[in-house]
Amino acid sequence: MESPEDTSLPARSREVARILTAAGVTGQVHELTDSTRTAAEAAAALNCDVGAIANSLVFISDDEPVLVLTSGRHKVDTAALATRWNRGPLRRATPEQVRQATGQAIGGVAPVGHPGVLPTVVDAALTDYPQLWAAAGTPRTVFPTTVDELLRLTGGLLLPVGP
Ligand code: 5CA
Repeated sequence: MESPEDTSLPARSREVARILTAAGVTGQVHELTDSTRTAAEAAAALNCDVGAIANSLVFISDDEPVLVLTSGRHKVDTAALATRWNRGPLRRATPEQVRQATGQAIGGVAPVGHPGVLPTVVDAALTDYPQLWAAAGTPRTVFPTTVDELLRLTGGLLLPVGP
């Protein structure tokens, strides 16, 4: 367990931990020795169902970055989601666009800790799992969370995103 002040955490994860604590989230940021860069790696490292990993995926839609917190068990059906969300087409962000929108690198993008507010959808499939894990700013840090917390932290909209 790490506390938000723990200087052993990478700076980007300390910022995420600070935001979580300020929002009253009790789950702590964990730094693992194994990579948690992908949902499969995170699920293996945490010994949990891959569906309980909440991937923070950045897309560009209507010329702005948006965030789709997606269960690791499936891909985003971008066409269906754009319609449901009442937005223009969703294109996957480039690594540079991800960095610019989040201040974080691919494989470590967290639901929070970004330089600006990103319009956000939370995958309804995540409601199948009482405990979720999300990245905390780097490819080795994660924190435990729930759908309700993710909705509250991001001001997001709960929608089906899968096929
Ligand atoms: N740390 C885990 C969750 S605990 C994580 O970040 N998973 S992830 O799925 O959100 O991060 C990997 C994702 O980064 C992939 O699903 C993919 O959507 C995205 N990604 C990987 N490579 C690229 C790339 N070259 N350009 C844009 N996105 C990419």
